This record gives sequence, C-alpha cells and structure tokens, in this order.
Amino acid sequence: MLKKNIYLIFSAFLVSSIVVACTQKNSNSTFIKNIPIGVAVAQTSNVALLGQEQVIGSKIAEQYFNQQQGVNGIPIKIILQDVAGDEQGAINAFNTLINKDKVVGIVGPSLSQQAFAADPIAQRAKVPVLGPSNTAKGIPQIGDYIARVSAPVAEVAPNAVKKALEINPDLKKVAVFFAQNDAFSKSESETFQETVKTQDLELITVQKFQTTDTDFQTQATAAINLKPDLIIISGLAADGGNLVKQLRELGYQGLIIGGNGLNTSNIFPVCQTKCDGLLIAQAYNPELNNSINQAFRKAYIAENKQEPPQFTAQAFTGVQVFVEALTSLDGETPIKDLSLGQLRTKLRDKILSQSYQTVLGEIYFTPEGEIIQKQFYVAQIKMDADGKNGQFTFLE
Ligand code: 1QQ
Repeated sequence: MLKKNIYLIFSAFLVSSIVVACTQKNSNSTFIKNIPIGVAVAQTSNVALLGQEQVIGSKIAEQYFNQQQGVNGIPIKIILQDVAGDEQGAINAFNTLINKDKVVGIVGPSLSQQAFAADPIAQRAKVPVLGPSNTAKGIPQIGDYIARVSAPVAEVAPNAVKKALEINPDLKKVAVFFAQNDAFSKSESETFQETVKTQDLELITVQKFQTTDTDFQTQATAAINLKPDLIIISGLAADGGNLVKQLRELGYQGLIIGGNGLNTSNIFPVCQTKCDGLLIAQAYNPELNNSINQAFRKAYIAENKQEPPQFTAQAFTGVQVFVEALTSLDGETPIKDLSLGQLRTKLRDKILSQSYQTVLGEIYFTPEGEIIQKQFYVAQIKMDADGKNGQFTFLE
C-alpha cells in the first residue's frame, strides 16, 4: 500500500515536471508570430514635446525593419507604454512592459531623471534597456543590462560652445542657466560650465530654475545685468523655450546655446520669432550619407514634410540595435528554443558585442553599455519672419 502510494506520488511528480518542462520549452512559441520590443517614452505631459518624436521614430523603425524581413522572417512588434513626465510614470511603464507585455527589451525612457528611477527595475528583472535620450552622466553605470544609443552630454554639449566661439571669437562673459530639478539638466550644465573654463571664458553667473517654471524674470534680469556675451540653457522644451523668449523680451541680444532638452521644433510655438539664432549641438545630421539614413529620412519626410529630428533618429536606432542583435543571436541559437529569461540575457550580450551602421553613423558599445559614436554637429534655428515655422540649419 505504502509502496503504491509512493509510486503514485512519484508518477504525478514526473508527469507535472514534464508538463512544466514542455511549457517552458514552448514558452517562446508566441515569438513565432512576432517579437515584442517595448518602447517606453513620453506620450503625455510636457515631456511629450520630446517624446512624440520618439514615438514616430519607433513606428518608422517597426515598419522599415519588418519590410526588411524582421528577425530572420519573424516580424517585430513595437509595444508603446507612456512614461509621461515623471519617475512614477516611467516605473509603471517599465513594470507593464516587463511583466505584462513580456517584451524582449526596452527602448526608453525619455528622460535621464526617469532612467535613474526605472532602469533599476529592468536591471533587477534582467531585461536589456537602450536609452534613446538619456544623456546624463552615469546612465550605463546603473547596471549591466543598461546601455544607451544617446551620446552623453560630455561628448555632445561642448561642440555648441566651440561653435559659439567660431561665430563670435570676441565673446568672453558667459551666463549659465539650468533646471535644478532635472538630472539631465544638472549634468549637462556641469559639462557646459567645465567647457566654459577650458575654453578660457569667464563664467559670470549660474542661475537655477525648475522645469515647471513659467516666469524667469528674476533670473533673466540678474544675468542680463552682468552683460553676458553668451547665455547657455540646460532645461526641457517648455521651460527652456520660455526662458529663451523672456531673455529676448528683456533685451538680451547676444548668442544663446540651448541644451539637448530644447532640441525640438516643438519649442517653435513657445519662443516663436525669439527662437531665431539659438544654437543646439546635435547627435544626428539628416544629411548623413549612408543607405539606412537615406531610407529613414525618406520615410520621415513623406509623413512629416520636414527633416527628421535627433530624438526620432535615436529612437529609430534603439529599435534597430534590438533587431540586428536579435537577428545575429537567432542565427546562432534559434530564439524560439530559448526561454524569455535566456533570450533577454543573450540579447544583452549580443547588443554589446557588435557594431551597427545606423542613421547616427557607425556605432558600437563599450562593455559597460556606453555608446561610441564618431560624429557630432551643431545646428542653428532659423525662424520665418512670422515666427510660425522654422528650421534647424546645420553649421559647417
Ligand atoms: C536626458 C535628455 C533629455 C533632454 C531627453 C529628452 O537628454 O534626459 O538625458
């Protein structure tokens, strides 16, 4: 009797183990239909001024790479989750993508401020993340599943100061403004302040504000009274655009550099004619002459009737890196034979092990997940006389 019971328990255990093993083995059979890639960017809040451009980039990428065979014949599927404007929004989006949507990896979030809060969640769940616009110091160091396709402020921002010096070699006195409640703005401002010193310029004042501010009269007046030849702003689009406008309205006529947070034509309705002349360093140039950029640019212009912006190009690149890493991984180990956990880890390894011909030029990653990109640019905003439309003119 006892023997029989033991036998029954053992058989039941054996059968259930086989069932578990089979479901695990087949756990990726859904990937035969499509491969879900998460895109966690801002679709609402003020940060959507930047995030909207990222949504467009990820959609163009989905269409483009699926026309190119997807991942060895399996289409990718972009799953969008809104991170909105704060840390909690990013945390929620990451949790949903990881646990409910079961994505293989995430392109996101929009802000460094959000990345410092949400990336640790992906790190703990062992889900690879590619930051499409996380440029503050310290992002790849969050963990070994975190990399970025957005070059850091230390690489990009100094180019704008050098360009300002070419335009006005006599400039000497520099006023710096930054949003103190935003990790990226703080980090970028530190880079700008160091560059001012290394270029032998005089840092005459550092003014602080909040990304939620709309009135900059006090700080703008304090800076203008010190007669700067150059003003450098690190903030986000709405606050940054308003600050530019108010500086001009108060009579400031010298050069202004805007940081990466102002890097969108969505500031045009904010500062209108007063956006004219603003200098902004760029990690993307629509004129780049390689085949993927030609295809990307054509697809973007067909829909949007203007040149593609940097944030769109970087989001496109994030999706591309996932697609190409998945394709080479699948060539070695068919991804349908991997559990989701195995796939996420092997994908992370693959991402870091190869280089990519992208719309940003050739890129690859350090073992820590930092992007290596060769070329950066500086653009200047030219507004039409009525202040309704404008464009980013790339400077030689
Ligand atoms: C960051 C940025 C922002 C300006 C991206 C939208 O570069 O938060 O790191």
